[in-house]
Amino acid sequence: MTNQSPKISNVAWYIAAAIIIAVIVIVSDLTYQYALPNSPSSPATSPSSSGSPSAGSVIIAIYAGELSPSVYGFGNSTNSITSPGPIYSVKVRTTVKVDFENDGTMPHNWALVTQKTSGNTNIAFSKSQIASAGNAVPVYGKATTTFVANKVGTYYYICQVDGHVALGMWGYFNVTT
Ligand SMILES: [Cu+2]
Repeated sequence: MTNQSPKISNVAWYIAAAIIIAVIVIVSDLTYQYALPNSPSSPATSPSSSGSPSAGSVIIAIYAGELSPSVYGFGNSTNSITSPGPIYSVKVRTTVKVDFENDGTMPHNWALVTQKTSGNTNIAFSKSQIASAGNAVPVYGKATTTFVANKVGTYYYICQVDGHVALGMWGYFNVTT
């Protein structure tokens, strides 16, 4: 009897320890999942979340340039230029200030338009345009505009210089409810 009871006690301790460890593992796993509900599936659709989803005002810094002789684009920084450019999204009635800089090797401009076609001049909102195809921003030039995104829709920002849309100088600009 005196020999048996410590053995039973040891077995009981092992079982108890195993149950405790299992509970800790399950609880910590659940805590991790609830603490990070979106972590396993959030692929970045945009290089940056420049556009705040709240009405009010936002400042967008956008850089134009060329990635190769046949690939041009826009970016949130001079080192993050992509073709097409990043996707922006703002809430309707947001006041948007665009600070544009041409870091390319040729003149470019910026215009928020309703169709993604070469040289399109259907400006989406009053003043949603910086320079123009015929009078574009020179190399290393900076320019700015401020407009109100006052209608919900899917728009495009483009460089209006002839042929530059086809080379990738465009991006989506969403105005949401
Ligand atoms: Cu251009």
